[in-house]
Amino acid sequence: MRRVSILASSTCSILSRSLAAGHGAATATSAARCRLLQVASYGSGTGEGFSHARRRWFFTVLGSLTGSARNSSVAVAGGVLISVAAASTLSQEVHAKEPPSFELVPKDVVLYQYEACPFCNKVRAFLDYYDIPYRVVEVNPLSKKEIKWSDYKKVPILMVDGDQLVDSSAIIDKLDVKIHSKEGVESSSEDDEEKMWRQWVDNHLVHVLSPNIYRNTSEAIESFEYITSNGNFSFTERISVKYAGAAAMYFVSKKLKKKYNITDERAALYEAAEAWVEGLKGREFLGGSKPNLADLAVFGVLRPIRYLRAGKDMVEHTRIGEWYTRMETAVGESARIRA
Ligand SMILES: N[C@@H](CCC(=O)N[C@@H](CS)C(=O)NCC(=O)O)C(=O)O
Repeated sequence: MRRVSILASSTCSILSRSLAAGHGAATATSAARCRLLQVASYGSGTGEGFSHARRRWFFTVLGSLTGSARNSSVAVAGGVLISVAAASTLSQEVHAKEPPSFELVPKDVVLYQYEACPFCNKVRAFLDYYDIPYRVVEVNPLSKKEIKWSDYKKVPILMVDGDQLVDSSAIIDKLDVKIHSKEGVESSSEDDEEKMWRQWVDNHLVHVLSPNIYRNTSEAIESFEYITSNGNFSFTERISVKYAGAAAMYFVSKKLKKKYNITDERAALYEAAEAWVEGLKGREFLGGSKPNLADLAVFGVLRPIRYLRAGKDMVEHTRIGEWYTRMETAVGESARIRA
């Protein structure tokens, strides 16, 4: 199954008002109602298992211990013999992803998230690409009890070796510095183009998503199917939220269209996808032969919708599919640790 999720924070407040007007579950608090905006769809969740992430990490470390995995035909460690073929596959993965040095990788990473939140998905794309093992705490959007301890009331929140990081772009900036620099040395490698596209994701792309995934009743229900089956809801919440949320978001998406001057939501989505492809200027990735932070941001927010109706239409009607497939391959399997 493919996992899909979407949520625009601005949409949250509108949804709150909409539900307060009588569409929502009676017990939902205002903040909780924001969460109903989440939309996501799961795709095949294979490969997100603890064992796989750990195994890849082991291989990565092994590669660095043996100097260059690319040149190693055979490596032996801990009584494990790796064949020439396996080492070759491993070296490609390691070199394609440029994993950070082992000593720079945080040891204990916990993501407080909504599975369907695009900002959370941006952070996950970064962690997955760099093979940084992380645990997930799914926050209940109604009670938010899992983040009661924090003054920050949104997600994502990322705990990195005991430090709290908030705001998706700031989280990614800080992690990027941490895993690519020695202590105290700031990374200044981000160019204007990369910065511009990352801002485009936060200021434009995310706003196009909600009107598309809640475009009509069947798409709104499709989205809430995912949210309610994968989010952290109690049984009763699940029942009450599914159809109320879908109905509310259908109307909210119409308001969002107005707010962001969108007349045809699909056209806006296709236009955004084409703008991104144009921006690539024929390169494999915006980062050239490897994804940069803008590639990861675009991929992160699109991943939740890719296998919803809207995402399928987008791939069918624009040229973004090839880049998206390259990104799926480059990011690879999730580094998420499942208990
Ligand atoms: N600028 C923030 C936006 C985060 C955000 O708006 N998150 C939403 C979920 S997608 C949220 O937590 N809204 C408050 C709520 O659900 O109560 C970021 O990039 O992390």
